[in-house]
Amino acid sequence: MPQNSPEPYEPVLSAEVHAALSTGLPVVALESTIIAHGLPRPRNLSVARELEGLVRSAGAVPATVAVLDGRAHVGLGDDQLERVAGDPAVRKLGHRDLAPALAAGASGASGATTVSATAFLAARAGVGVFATGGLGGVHREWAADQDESADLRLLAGTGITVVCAGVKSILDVPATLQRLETLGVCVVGYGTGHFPGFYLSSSGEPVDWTVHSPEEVVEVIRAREALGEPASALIVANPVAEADQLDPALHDRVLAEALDACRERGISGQGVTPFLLDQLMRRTGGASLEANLAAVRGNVTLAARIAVTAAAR
Ligand code: PSU
Ligand code: MN
Repeated sequence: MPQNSPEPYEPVLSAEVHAALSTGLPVVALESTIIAHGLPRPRNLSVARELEGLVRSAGAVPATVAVLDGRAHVGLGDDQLERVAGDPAVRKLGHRDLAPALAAGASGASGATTVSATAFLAARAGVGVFATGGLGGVHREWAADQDESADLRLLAGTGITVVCAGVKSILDVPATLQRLETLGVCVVGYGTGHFPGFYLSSSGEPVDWTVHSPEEVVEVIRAREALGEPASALIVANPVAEADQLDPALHDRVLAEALDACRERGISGQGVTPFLLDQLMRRTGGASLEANLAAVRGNVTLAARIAVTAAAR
């Protein structure tokens, strides 16, 4: 049974999330790295609030995940959301960073959680559906630097449904899809036979399975449960509407420039993804940001519809 006054190191549930989980109401987990490190201030705070509002409008309870003062939280109050969006000391925490961030207790770290840390904490708290923008994956320079997001391996070992607009197009998309296949992670396209391209409606890569409604997604979830507790994530790949996508020619040109800038400045590790997202935003005059937000909004709304449908069964 979920607790909202947990043991040290266990996630603290907001009262609202605790009540929803205890009574079987739909809950959607939201990650916070996109807020703290993926979007410019101060717009990031209004986006964080807007995303929670979209979950509520669809009839579910939002559970934004973050670490504050050495405690993991699933479900944030508005003051906590403000801190995640505005405090420059908020770090970027992947799954592997959770233990050191929590170990010092109240003098421990505060950080936004990536897909890997969010999926882990949400699943642990009993939240079954999670929405983000684009997953991390295999970077284009992988042959030189072996940069592959920890998102992939964590999702391979966590039974949660993740709604995303594919993987970020700054990545090597075919290599990422190949890794997901190797890791045994189930991928379904939502209303499309192609894997979405994050800022773009399609990455050009095919997907093997297509679903068309929240009901069909829930059928897949039921089948996974019937086959045994799912040991890996279900990725629901939901494309941004064509009307909202970034112009593909602009995308390709600007991405090449951003990758060059990343190489020239020697950016590596956790800094790569935020740097590239920021470069794309600057070099497209903000158009990539609008496409990113359109994708995230669509994912959050779909995740809430899936959670509501699952809870009604
Ligand atoms: N989706 C977005 N914007 C983001 C991210 C996802 O639209 O900023 C974040 C997620 O938190 C994801 C992280 O887990 O980027 C991947 O970072 P890395 O490549 O360093 O693992
Ligand atoms: Mn990385």
